[in-house]
Order: sequence, then C-alpha cells, then structure tokens
Amino acid sequence: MSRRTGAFAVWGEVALPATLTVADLRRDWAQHRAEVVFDCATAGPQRHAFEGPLLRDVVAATHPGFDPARRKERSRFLLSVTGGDGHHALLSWAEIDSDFGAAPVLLATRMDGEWLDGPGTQLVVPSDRCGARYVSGVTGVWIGAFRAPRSPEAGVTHASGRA
Ligand SMILES: Nc1nc2c(c(=O)[nH]1)N[C@H]1C(S)=C(S)[C@@H](COP(=O)(O)O)O[C@H]1N2
Ligand SMILES: [Mo]
Repeated sequence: MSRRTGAFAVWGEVALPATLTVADLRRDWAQHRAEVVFDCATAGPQRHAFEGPLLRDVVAATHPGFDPARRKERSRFLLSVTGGDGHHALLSWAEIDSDFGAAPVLLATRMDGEWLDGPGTQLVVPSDRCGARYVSGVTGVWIGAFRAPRSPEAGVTHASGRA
C-alpha cells in the first residue's frame, strides 16, 4: 500500500514512532511563523513565509531515547530528514534543543499561504543561509544517538556525568 499523501514517519530511537500527516501537524501542535530568505547555488536567493509546528515539539512527542533531564545525553543525538526524492539532511538535536542552539526549525504546514497537505511538509531552517536543508516533500524524520567510531588512540574512555 502506498503511503497517505503527505504522510511521513517519525522514527528511530523513540518510544512512540508515528506516521503523521500535514493535518496532524496543523491540529496537534502550536503553529509558528517564519519569514525566511535562503540562497541556492543554482536558483539564487528565495524568500518565503512558512507556518508550522517546531520540529523539536513534534519529535519530543515520540519520546526520543534520552533522559530529558540530562543535557549531555541529549547532545549526542542526530536527526536525518528525508524527502521523497531521496534528498536528506542532518541536524543535531542540540541545534534545535532550547537548552542549546534553540533554532526555531519548523515542519511547515503552509508556504506562502498555500497548504502543504498535497506535497507534504517541508523542513524550514531559518538560521541557514543556504537552502539545502529546506527539505521538501518530507517522508521521514529519523532521530538517534550518534556513536563515534573508536578512536585510533588506545585507552580513550568515555566521559560521564552531567553537563
Ligand atoms: N526533497 C528535496 N528538498 C530540497 C531539495 C531537493 O533536491 N529535494 N533541494 C534543496 C535546495 S538545494 C534548495 S536551494 C531548496 C529550494 O529548492 P527549489 O528551488 O528547487 O525549491 O530546496 C531544498 N530542498
Ligand atoms: Mo540549493
């Protein structure tokens, strides 16, 4: 069966994976507005007005596998946002976490007054100068901890404790 139009998965190291539509994004979370300008190497600068919930609010509802009280643990998580055409971009959880970068990244429900129910939600990264992470037609948002490869230097142990 093909996915519902505009539906996307929120999955990974989460307790409550979800399949959401643009209608869900509009109904279940506070909507924010962002007027943005981003540059594209091929198409030049573009200006758009987006509305939608904060990515961090939507992902938090799936209960990512970190202790919300432990900032150091949260700082190890990454997100990968994928479009239907295979384009995908990474963010770090710390970029959008209100205790770290607090970037107001959106999953848009509307662009320039047009609803995105048909094309699907679009990632909006107002702090980016380049348009590459404005992933459109989002089909998946993955979140999980990044585990660095072992250092070639022997005997390096992992730090622990509170940040
Ligand atoms: N799904 C998807 N989203 C994407 C891209 C893409 O190739 N696929 N290109 C990105 C780039 S490079 C830019 S500049 C912006 C705007 O691209 P557009 O002018 O093609 O909409 O969309 C971004 N979002
Ligand atoms: Mo671009």
